[in-house]
Amino acid sequence: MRMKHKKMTGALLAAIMAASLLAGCSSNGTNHNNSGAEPGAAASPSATAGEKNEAPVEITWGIHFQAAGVVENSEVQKWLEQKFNVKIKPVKVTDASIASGEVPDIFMLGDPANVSAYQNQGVLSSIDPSMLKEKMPEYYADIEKNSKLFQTVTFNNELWAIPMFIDEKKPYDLGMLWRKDWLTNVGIAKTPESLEEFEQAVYAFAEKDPDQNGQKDTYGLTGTATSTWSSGFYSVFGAFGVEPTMWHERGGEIVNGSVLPETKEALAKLRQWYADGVIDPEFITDTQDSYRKKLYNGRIGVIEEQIAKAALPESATITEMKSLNPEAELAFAKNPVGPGGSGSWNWGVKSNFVVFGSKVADQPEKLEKLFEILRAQSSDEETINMTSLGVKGTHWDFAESGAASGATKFLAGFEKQEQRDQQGIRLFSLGNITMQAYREKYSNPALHEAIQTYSDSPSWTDALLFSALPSDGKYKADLTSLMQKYFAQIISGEIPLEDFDKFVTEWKARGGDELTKEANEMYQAQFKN
Ligand SMILES: [Ca+2]
Repeated sequence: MRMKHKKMTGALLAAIMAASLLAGCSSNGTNHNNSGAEPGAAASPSATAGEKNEAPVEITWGIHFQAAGVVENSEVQKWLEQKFNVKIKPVKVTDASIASGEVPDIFMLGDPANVSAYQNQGVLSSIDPSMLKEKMPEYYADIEKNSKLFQTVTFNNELWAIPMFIDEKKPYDLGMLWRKDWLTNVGIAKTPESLEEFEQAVYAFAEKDPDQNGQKDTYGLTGTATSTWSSGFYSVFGAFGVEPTMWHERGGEIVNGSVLPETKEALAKLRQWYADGVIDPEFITDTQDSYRKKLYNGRIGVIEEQIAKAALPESATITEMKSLNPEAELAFAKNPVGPGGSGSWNWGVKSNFVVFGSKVADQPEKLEKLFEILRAQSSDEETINMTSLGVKGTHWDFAESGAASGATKFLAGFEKQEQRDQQGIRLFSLGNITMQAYREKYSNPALHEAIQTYSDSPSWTDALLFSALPSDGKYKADLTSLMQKYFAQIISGEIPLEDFDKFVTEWKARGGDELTKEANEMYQAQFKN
């Protein structure tokens, strides 16, 4: 692994060096030859030609973690380099790259636990909150309204990340996306609302030939049993009022959703479904990407999907289905209501986190530049649009023709994420660092209405907003995989349902009790109102 990684790094480095050599030819920052007569310079958005010609600040930038790979010298990268007089080296951040000492100056992490783990490894710079306030006043005013997010990434009384936030309009909340035509084919007229109706529908999908090809080749649903953070089947657990790994508040006490009696009830249900052939056996290895594909391919009849991806005719999953399987009809619906209410995995106001590499602390000029770019990514419409949407009229436009606000759409040739990544769109975007006013301007009223209709928020989220506990680094990953192993075996019938009690005992002994104690202490100190 390490060998391979080193090799790849070598190739990458060579590519980057070649690229920067090329870039050097037309850079206005090289010391010699700065007569200012380069033909390319005319396109510069804000070339500081008249001022003292400073060398560009070099920034190693960890690209968006969902992007598959680095694209060198993309259009967006060149735009940022010109606008901010920087030289960017885009890199893909992985645990392995960090462990080998390649720490970018700026990158994004998804979870306070990741921030905590990297802080423990000493690879991050702490952030002075007063500097954040001074350098990004517009954003600070917004994030202050969700100030508890600061506590989720404050360790040893220091702030280690800039939290981003989801506002009350929550496009990422999950609902159910059904094969409407399959429901019709099996004689179900109403999109399921209760857990009983949900159950009837998924059984019919497995047993009543919903695709009418005369073969038993479909399942009701699949799961994501080994996702990085929990157990999958979020809406089913949610119908019992729990979410595995999440901290829940019950009568002033903080308890963990992996080990509650209702969790066992949900497992009993899932186990029955599996035994009856309703759950796809691949639920252990399936991911959100793969279950979407299974929906497209007519192997399963319902998935959990984000409201923004499925509630509107132009939503991504709907248009993808239309292009792959034009005959299929889809219907979006709320999570099923069971004995514990309804709900799903919900991230609350928590979004991702921006972090600085440890070396930035000793480079005030670089820190200054990073804040300048961050401020623009938060409050400068031109910069936000360039990094997240690309060029208006080329890559994107407003959905309504001639509109100057509201929903946006990507134009032909850039509808797919892979196509946009090639232009650098998203690679340097930080997403939810944009200030509230920008979000308002670009919000889609139809989507907002859909969120009101389908979201269970604010039913529950993590009672500690996914804060990292002091001993998370020691226990959390182990306890999550312990849970996943037991739950997969219980659902698939490899071990009896009663082994859930064995799991609870083991979970407590292997650090769960200690984490529960810390969770309660943190709740009392920081989250209880
Ligand atoms: Ca069939």
